[in-house]
Amino acid sequence: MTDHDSVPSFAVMGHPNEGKSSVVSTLAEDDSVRVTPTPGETTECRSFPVIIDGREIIRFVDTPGFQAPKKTLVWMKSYKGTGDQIVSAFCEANKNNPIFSEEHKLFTPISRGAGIIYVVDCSRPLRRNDKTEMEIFRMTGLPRMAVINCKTHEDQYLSVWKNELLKHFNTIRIFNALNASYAQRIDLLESLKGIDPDLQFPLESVITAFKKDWERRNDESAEIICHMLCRCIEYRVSKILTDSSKMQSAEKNQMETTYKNKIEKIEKTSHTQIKKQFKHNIFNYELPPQSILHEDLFSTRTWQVLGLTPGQLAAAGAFAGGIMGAVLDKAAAGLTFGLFTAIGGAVGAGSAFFGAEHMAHISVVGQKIGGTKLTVGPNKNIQFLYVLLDRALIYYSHVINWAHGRRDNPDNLSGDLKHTRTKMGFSSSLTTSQKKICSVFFKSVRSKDPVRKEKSRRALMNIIKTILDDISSSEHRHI
Ligand SMILES: Nc1nc2c(ncn2[C@@H]2O[C@H](COP(=O)(O)OP(=O)(O)OP(=O)(O)O)[C@@H](O)[C@H]2O)c(=O)[nH]1
Ligand SMILES: [Mg+2]
Repeated sequence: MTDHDSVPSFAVMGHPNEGKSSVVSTLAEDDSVRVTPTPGETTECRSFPVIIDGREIIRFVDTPGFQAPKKTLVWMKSYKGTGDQIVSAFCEANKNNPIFSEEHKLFTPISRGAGIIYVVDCSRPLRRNDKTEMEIFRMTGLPRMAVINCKTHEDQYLSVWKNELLKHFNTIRIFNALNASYAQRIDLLESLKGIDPDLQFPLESVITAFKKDWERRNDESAEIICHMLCRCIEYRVSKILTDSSKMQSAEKNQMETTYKNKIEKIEKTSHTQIKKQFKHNIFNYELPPQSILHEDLFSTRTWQVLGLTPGQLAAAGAFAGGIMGAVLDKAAAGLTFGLFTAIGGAVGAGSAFFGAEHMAHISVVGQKIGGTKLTVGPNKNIQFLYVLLDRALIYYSHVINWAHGRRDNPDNLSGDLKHTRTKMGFSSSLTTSQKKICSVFFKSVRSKDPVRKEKSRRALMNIIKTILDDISSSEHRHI
């Protein structure tokens, strides 16, 4: 059903505290909707439009819960006018009636043409008031769908609820406002088409717009991830040592810390940009308590669980050319023993710091007048690419599955990661040709040839995009 201005509109209605506002928040991807444990939180109807490309394509109206359902039903049963006018007649007759102040508000959107989404928590017993509310909806004769939003895993009441709902609604969907994925939201829209033939066409366009917008977000996210990878792989930090023999360990540590902080900052920025793509603006997105992303990027644990296995790395030729170690530039030849030791120390510290992966590339790139230039990075271990990629993909998978109606931490969706040594990221499932593209990208990022660089970047982008599309359409929640 469409409102006066042809934008499909749905009023989300029901008993107080059943999760109506949470459903609106998730469907409209709007975390500004007020959701609280206090019954009667929503006191006014409020429209939440979904805007794509600057155009409102659908709107969901949050409504207060019923306050006087029994009396409303009595009024409706005594109504003598034409059936299809019953809601407008109720609104007209009761606009100043304090008994029906809430009902007047919540009927107003449907009197203007909005379809009905009736939200019920079927994890609790069915009560007489629920039957009354359902009867009211049946009497409106308006297009309606019941949405079962179970607050707990209790399912002993479900069949009783379903039997009752089926008497009053022709479409019933299970939709959890706190866990619904993108695919489930699209499914819900698909089934809304069934509640009114007039909705078929407009909702078809809404679904197409949703899918196109999601594709755009995935394209954008692939760009963000690729850009982050390029910056991290290229990054190096240099320092001129005026008197190399006196290089203090504090200075060495500081260079490593600078390197590490910068990489972490680049990564964090990219995650924030991904989060924005998916309209998480107000609440700080919380990772599931056992996510591997709680581990530091450079922790041993991260490197154990993410990236490729040693076998896969060897097969991908990652060890060729001794790139796993710290490499002293040729310019280091002739350095004093003192500096050499200092570099050795820095490399040692780097090894521990990088989870014993020996991935820091520390080089002396020249002895300038008045000092020697010591450089940390760029990281030449390809595992760095895979670990960063895995972390970005895992982050993406959490963000897209973080329903906007959720106000707390997600459930523990993963198993116990403490002891696993198995690779659990996405990269360990890449095909041989995809890994080859990653290798080419890894080498080309630092290449001076912009054409080669861009070509390999595009190829990697396509891989990332394919993975993002797969994650979007899968129900699987990642670590
Ligand atoms: N565990 C769980 N809690 C839920 C679910 N849906 C909503 N809640 C919680 O239930 C409480 C009420 O949710 P709201 O969305 O505000 O409910 P409402 O129907 O809009 O409530 P009123 O506006 O007061 O009528 C909030 O604390 C929600 O976080 C659910 O599926 N599972
Ligand atoms: Mg509410």
